[in-house]
Amino acid sequence: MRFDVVTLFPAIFDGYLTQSLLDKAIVRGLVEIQRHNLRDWAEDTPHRKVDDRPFGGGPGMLLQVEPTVTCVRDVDAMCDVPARKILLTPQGRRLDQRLAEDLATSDRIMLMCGRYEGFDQRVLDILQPEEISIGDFVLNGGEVAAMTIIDAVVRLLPGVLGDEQSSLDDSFSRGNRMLEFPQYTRPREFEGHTVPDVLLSGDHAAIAKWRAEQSRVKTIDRRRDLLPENSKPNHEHPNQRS
Ligand code: 6GU
Repeated sequence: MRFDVVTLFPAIFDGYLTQSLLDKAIVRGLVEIQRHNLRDWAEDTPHRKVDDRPFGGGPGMLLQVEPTVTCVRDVDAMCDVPARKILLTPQGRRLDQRLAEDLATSDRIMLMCGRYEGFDQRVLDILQPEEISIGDFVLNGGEVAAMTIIDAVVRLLPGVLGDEQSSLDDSFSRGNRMLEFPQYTRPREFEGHTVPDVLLSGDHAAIAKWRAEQSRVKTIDRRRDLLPENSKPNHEHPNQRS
C-alpha cells in the first residue's frame, strides 16, 4: 500500500516514519510513504508562498487553489494507480475503526494536510476529496491527523502485526466492538495489588468467561454507546463512501 502525504511540514513525519512498527512495515515493503512539500508547487519563486488572505476578510490565511490542485494532480500522476484522496479537516467524517478498515483495502491513499484556516473552497469543489476528521477538537494542522490515519491503517495490513489475530482482538475491531479486559503480567503482587486468582487458575474456560464479563462491564460503564443495541451509524458526508 502506498501513502502520498501533501504537507507544508514534511519534517513533522521524520521520527514517526523511522520508529518501530511503521519502520519495519516500510523496510519489509508492505507500505510505502512518500511526502510532498506543497511549497514545491508555489508559483512565486523567492518566497514560495502558497497561502493568502481570505476574500471578505477574517482572520488567518488560506491555502491557495492553484498550487494545491497542481500538486495533487502531479502527485496523483506519479504512479499508475490513482490515489483515494483524503483531506484532513475537523469538518470531515469522524475517523473510526470501521473507516480505518475500509481505508486498509485501498492500494493508494493521498493525505492532504491543511494548515492555517484551511484550503480555498475550490480545492474541495475541483478535487472532491473525502474529508476526514480525527475528532471534535481543533489541531494546528492536518499532519498529526494524517499520522493517526496511517497508524490506524498500516497495522491492519496483512503481515504488519506479528500475530495476525491481534488486530482482530482490539477494541472496536470487526471481531470485537467491546472495550478490552484488564491484563496482568509478573509479578503476581505489587504494593499489595494482586493478580485476579482466575488468571492463575489454568482454567481456560473460566478465564475466557471472566474476560468477557470484564469487557462487558467496562463497556457498559464507560462506552454504553458501543453496545450493539445502541449503535448509531457514524455521520457520513454525502460525497463519501460508507
Ligand atoms: Cl483532520 N485537522 C485539524 N486541523 N484539526 C482536527 C482534525 C483534522 N481532526 C480533528 N481536529
